[in-house]
Amino acid sequence: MKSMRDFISQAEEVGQLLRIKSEVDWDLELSHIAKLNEEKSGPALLFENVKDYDSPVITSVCTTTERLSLIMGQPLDSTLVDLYEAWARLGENLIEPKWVDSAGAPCKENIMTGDDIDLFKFPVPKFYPLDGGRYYGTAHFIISKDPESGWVNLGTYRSQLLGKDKIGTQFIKGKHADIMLKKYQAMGKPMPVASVVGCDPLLFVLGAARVSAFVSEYDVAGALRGEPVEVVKGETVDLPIPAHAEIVVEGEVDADKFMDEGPFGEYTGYYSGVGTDPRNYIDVKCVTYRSNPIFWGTTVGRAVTDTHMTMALSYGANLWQQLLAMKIPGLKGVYCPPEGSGRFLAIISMKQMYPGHADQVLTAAISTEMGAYGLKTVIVVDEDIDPWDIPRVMYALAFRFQPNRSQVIKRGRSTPLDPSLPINAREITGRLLLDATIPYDWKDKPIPIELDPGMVKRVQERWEELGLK
Ligand SMILES: Cc1cc2nc3c(=O)[nH]c(=O)nc-3n(C[C@H](O)[C@H](O)[C@H](O)COP(=O)(O)O)c2cc1C
Ligand SMILES: [Mn+2]
Repeated sequence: MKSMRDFISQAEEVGQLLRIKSEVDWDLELSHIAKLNEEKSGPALLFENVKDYDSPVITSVCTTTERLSLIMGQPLDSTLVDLYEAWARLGENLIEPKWVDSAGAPCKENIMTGDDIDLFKFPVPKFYPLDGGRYYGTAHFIISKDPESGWVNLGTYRSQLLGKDKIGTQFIKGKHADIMLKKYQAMGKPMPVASVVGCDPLLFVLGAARVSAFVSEYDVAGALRGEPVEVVKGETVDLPIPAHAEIVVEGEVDADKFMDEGPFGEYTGYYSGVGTDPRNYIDVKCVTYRSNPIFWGTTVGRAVTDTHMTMALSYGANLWQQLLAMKIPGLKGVYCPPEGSGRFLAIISMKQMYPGHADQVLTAAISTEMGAYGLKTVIVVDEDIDPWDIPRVMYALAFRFQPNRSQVIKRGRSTPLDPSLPINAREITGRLLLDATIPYDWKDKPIPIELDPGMVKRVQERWEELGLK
């Protein structure tokens, strides 16, 4: 899978895509159809007739585990936990992108520069009534390069449509584009960037993934695909651009220039601030796009919809990868529920092998790079429970967890988006560690009730005779 068009044909083949031919308004209607469709785990939606526009919009690409499996090239009946395993296994062998010839690259089919640039030519949706405007960049990512090391970063940071050649940015402190922007600022230069909308969906999954600093998301995409991403040079920026991208916005961000941006309904189901804030923006110098470009958007807002599934995949996979790298014995699996956007909650299943083992795993989870930022509740269960099997996790919380013994509260770094904290005090969060295992060091463990195997066999043989189904 190299492009959004490849995804569309493969998704269509397996009945995971619906073309909507009736006219739909980009102003709230399109996003509301997508959101309600996603709440029912519906298909990916290709809106072919968007009011005022000739080109289509796609949404709901990442909403279900089946489609995430398709994107990762894994069996369609994989669970998220299976996808984490595959990610951890494949993700180690980084493959750098491959430069291909610009001439003939699909993303260069049309080029707008200077006064011709007009981002209103694309069917940019408005998502929610209280949003500050239309959001050009939701299922997009911004490419930037570290001026010191040359490390190329792909990061999904929302972009509001602020003018015909201006889109907003919001690089939260410490995010990779923020780190890079501060270096350009110190050099007295604007940061060259490119925003990509519509591409191999795996690239967007990685744009939204918390890949470690100094590692290029391009190389991880290559690792997961088992082949390099094909890239071309930008027209005005010295950055690698996916050759098969639908729409590429090239421009620069000046750390000392601001425009009013926001608010925007976040994946927490709430607005992150109270109104509009001054933020840096991309001053657009060039736009390249495929003919009949496919504009891609993702619905944020209340869980569980498209963004939450995207995050549950990459955040869970990274947590699993980082736990494995700690070489703790006995780890069986981790699950980061989409209900918590893959980042606020984690459940870990393990085989206890020594006293204190469960405590070790709990503190390890919040000490990983992934868990140290935002993860609030970690539950550890014994190996007989699959971490994704929420009814069984509830069972462990009911019958194995003991509040007098097995809970610890720690402190750590919060995300500014966590609505459980006051809007102006979101730097530090509590972290709750719940040990829902049977204590390893108990000599007298509770005796489980087993069925008699011989009797089970006999009863199964009589099942139909007894009139049971
Ligand atoms: C739809 C969507 C919108 C996002 N918007 C932002 C944003 O505006 N600012 C931000 O810092 N992170 C945002 N994120 C989270 C980042 O994509 C994520 O933290 C990622 O790790 C950033 O890339 P980096 O690790 O290379 O900095 C968003 C994620 C998604 C899925
Ligand atoms: Mn990064």
